[in-house]
Amino acid sequence: MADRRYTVSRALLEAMREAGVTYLFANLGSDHTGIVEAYAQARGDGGTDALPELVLCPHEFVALSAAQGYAQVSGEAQAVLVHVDCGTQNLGGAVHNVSRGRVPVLILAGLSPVTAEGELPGGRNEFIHWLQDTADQAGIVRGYVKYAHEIRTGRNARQLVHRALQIARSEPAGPAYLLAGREVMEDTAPAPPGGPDAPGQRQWWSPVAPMALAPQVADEIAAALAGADAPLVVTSYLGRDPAAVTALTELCELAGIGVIESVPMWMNFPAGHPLHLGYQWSTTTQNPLLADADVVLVAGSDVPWIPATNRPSPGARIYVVDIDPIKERMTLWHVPAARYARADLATALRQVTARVREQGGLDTAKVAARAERLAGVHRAQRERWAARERPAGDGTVTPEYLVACVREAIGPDAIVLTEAITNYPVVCEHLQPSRPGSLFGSGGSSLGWAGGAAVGAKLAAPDRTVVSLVGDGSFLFGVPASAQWMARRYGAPSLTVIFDNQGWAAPVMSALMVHPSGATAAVGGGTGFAPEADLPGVAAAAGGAYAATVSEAGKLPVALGLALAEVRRGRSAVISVHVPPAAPPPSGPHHPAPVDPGQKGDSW
Ligand SMILES: Cc1ncc(C[n+]2csc(CCOP(=O)(O)OP(=O)(O)O)c2C)c(N)n1
Ligand SMILES: [Mg+2]
Repeated sequence: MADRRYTVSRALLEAMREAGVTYLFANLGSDHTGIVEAYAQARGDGGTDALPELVLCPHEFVALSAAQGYAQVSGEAQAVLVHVDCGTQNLGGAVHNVSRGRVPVLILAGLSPVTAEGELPGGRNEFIHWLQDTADQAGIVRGYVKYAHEIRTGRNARQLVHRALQIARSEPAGPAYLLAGREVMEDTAPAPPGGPDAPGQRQWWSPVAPMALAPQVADEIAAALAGADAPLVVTSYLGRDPAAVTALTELCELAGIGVIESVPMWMNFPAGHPLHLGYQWSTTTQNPLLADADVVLVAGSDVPWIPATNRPSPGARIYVVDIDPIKERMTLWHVPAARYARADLATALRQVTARVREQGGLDTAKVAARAERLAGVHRAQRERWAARERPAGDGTVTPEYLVACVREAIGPDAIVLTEAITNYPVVCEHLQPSRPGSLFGSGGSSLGWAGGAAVGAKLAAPDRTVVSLVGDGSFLFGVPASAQWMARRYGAPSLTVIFDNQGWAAPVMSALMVHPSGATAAVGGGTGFAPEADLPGVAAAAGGAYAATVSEAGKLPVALGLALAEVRRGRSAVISVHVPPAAPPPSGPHHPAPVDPGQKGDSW
């Protein structure tokens, strides 16, 4: 007779579902016998609704990136299942991204069985169980997760799933990592109190409620902003909460405050708003708007400026308001602020706006004059950018023209994922995102996020078009064969546009910033990708994607239109667009002339 025990594996999956997890992004192994069995039983019984939907992920980096993309778009934490130490290691830099990006996710990993002589069901019976026995599996990710804990008994396994998700979701949000040995996952679990779908379970484990500013701090910031001559907001990730975008807009309009986005990985402030004063990245020059500010509110930022090259004046009064105001998880971090406050940004900004109104200290004529002056700065900036939105003289594509064409083709409602690296600034300046939740970056720096994140984003928002703008290097980092296969299998098509500069521009740029007239400047950085890989062809082969390569600017709008039509019909599309090369091709005896392998897909 079939074994119909109610196992800990089943209980773990039910607890995830109770906690609002829709998808389990999984890469399976011998540690997951109980999980495989639980899904099989549920399929046999027609009871899969009690479990998260199983999404097979051929690579763990893609699995975690997909869970990240889903959570960034929907705000809902998902779960990832990985195989012992091997799968945990393959999460790789995606753990860095969810950690730095403050994205909630539950990661569950099996542990090698802890018995070997047949003492318990699930004990060692395959050679790998000795090889996968490691001293400190959680140590692989401990530097990045908020919570790491081994489930040692099935008696409280459900509770630990809820606790891990509660910690992951509470701000500052991030990853939680649970481990369980195979014997525990195979053990019989106690029946859940009140049945698997016991109502009310979820509310007992809600994340910590949003935190407000202390009243005297709200007063102080409001008075400083109202009395300033040149107040400025700098933000990077305030748009994690769309309500904070609205709250910031209201405060800025009331008090005539300009906004600079520094290293934006979210849409933080409408790009078309006259108080939007542009973006800053790893700039080598001082931003005059930052230098002129007398009061600076840093509202949600890890890197509001690069102090060695670009900073506020020493006399500026700086306030840091953030859910993570002094970055306890970074070893070196300092902004010379008058006050640091931990608060939910939407709540804090509403408080400050209310206090500005109640204090009555605003000089409305001064505010209007300032707003008009800033609108002039905004306009001049946009005119400069618009002038760059044309092809190069020889008819090839410039990054600015590429983003302008994408903007026109996709419209304002698309979800754009950016991993454009040296073209990050170009994406922001020419995409001009104005809708909260319309632009996302990884929040970290481990490349390849967009491949999986696009799948997660589409699962979270099936009615919206998902578009990734990525470097050619970043495309390859994203394990495209896995990501594109998942997109087809799970009906999550998206458009990927590759800034194909045939190599890594960023490391060369970094070298030139430190060695402006060194050998790299003279002979190049050697990071070109010749012979060129057929990147769209990878997507076509693995996921049946529409593939095209574009070299002529004049053909770009048509190619984008065709690709988008394919995406709307349910098929992913990948377009590689040739932009000026990152590095000249290598030459010499170690680099024979490449043989052209030919390309799959359309060539324009
Ligand atoms: C996982 C990972 N490995 C290496 C790096 C270092 N790195 C930063 S940018 C970059 C090159 C990215 O190439 P591409 O996506 O083509 O963008 P480009 O520099 O050409 O604009 C590399 C290798 C990184 N950030 N993450
Ligand atoms: Mg590149």
